Amino acid sequence: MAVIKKIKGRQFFDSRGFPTVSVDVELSDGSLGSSIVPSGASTGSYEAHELRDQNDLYLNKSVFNAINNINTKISLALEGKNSLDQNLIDKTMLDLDGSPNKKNLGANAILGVSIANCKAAAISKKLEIYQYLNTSGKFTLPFPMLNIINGGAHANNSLQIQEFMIRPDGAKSFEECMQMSFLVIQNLKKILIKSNFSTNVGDEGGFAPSLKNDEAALDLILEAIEISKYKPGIDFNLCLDVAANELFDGKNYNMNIDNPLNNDQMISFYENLVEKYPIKSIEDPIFEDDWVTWNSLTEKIGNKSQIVGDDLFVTNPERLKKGIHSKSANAILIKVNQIGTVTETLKTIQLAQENNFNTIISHRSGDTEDTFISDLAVATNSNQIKTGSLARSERVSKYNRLLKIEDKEKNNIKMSIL
Ligand code: 2PG
Ligand code: MG
Repeated sequence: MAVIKKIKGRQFFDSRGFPTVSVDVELSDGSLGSSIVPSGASTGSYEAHELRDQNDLYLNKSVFNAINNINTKISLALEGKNSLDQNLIDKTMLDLDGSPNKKNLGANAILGVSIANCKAAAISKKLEIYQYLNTSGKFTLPFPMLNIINGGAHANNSLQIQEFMIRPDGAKSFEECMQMSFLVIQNLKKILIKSNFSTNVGDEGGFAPSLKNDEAALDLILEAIEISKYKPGIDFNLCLDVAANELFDGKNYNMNIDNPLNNDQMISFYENLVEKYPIKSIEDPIFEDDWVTWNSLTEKIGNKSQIVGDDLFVTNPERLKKGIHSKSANAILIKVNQIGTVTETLKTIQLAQENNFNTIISHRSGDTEDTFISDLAVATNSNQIKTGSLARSERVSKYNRLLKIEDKEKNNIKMSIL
């Protein structure tokens, strides 16, 4: 048995330069696991609570209270406990916190410890993290959804839709996924330069040009796919994250300044969009509390496109159950910090897969060099991962980790089925 010997939390910084939680968990056999917690910008209201301090020096962003909780209360409760029992580790923290949304200890404190413990346990067992989390030995690689044009809350530009992604559905291996996407991204850059648009990138590494409107972004991406000699709809499909919470004013959706759309108009807007473009995935098309319109949309276009709940489900099994029951979507985005422990994340993924929902493992817009989510995608045989474009090391590191896993597993691993 490997027991927890020492837990040490520290304040680090994420990719936006905001403070975040980092944790080292050391075991009695010397194994050491470390984590750095990600953080969102377009957050759902039902996410677990991210604990931040009132502190002028860090503009109320510091996480010293969360760190203090790790180094005192959590350490005291977990030291001497069996690290290999992830359930026990996570449950002990949940009980210690005692609130429904982890507001007392902070979901950022709890998640940091949960992931660092999981990594330490894997090291202790001399296993890769994906092997430790799935002992069946049956693994698949996820298709990447690369966010190559950034808008909404992730970029300071004219685009309302937050993420314009490509998914290389024609690829036969993860390496080929990246090679194909590389070409499209480089060709997109050339087109932007030629048309005098900025090639600066947004928070997730995608370009952030100020284009005329959202459709112009889709047209540019199609052009880049074609110039790269790939076929839209076959080699590549398009995926969107509308992040509709950000566009909803309580009544209408501000899809552009002089065009507010009501619920019915939003449904028609998406019906047209999936007719016109090879869009195979739409995330958060509707506000997080409007289960009814989510259901109508899924009924109308769910057979043509994946309808993905992010802010709707917040990786929470209870919200997912409601969504399964009310047929509000057919896929779920999985973000570890929305729920706050490894155990609960695995439980949500399992529930989704048992009910034939696609699972898409996701980064946050404020992310870090921690590549845990790549292992999580492989361990859970999730068929998709979204972790930004091929730029910014906190994004690229996740893709590099998947390349490494593919290489290590060689003939033992295939791409998932979409
Ligand atoms: C999203 C995410 C990640 P954020 O909305 O899906 O792309 O963004 O982390 O800002 O919530
Ligand atoms: Mg989203």
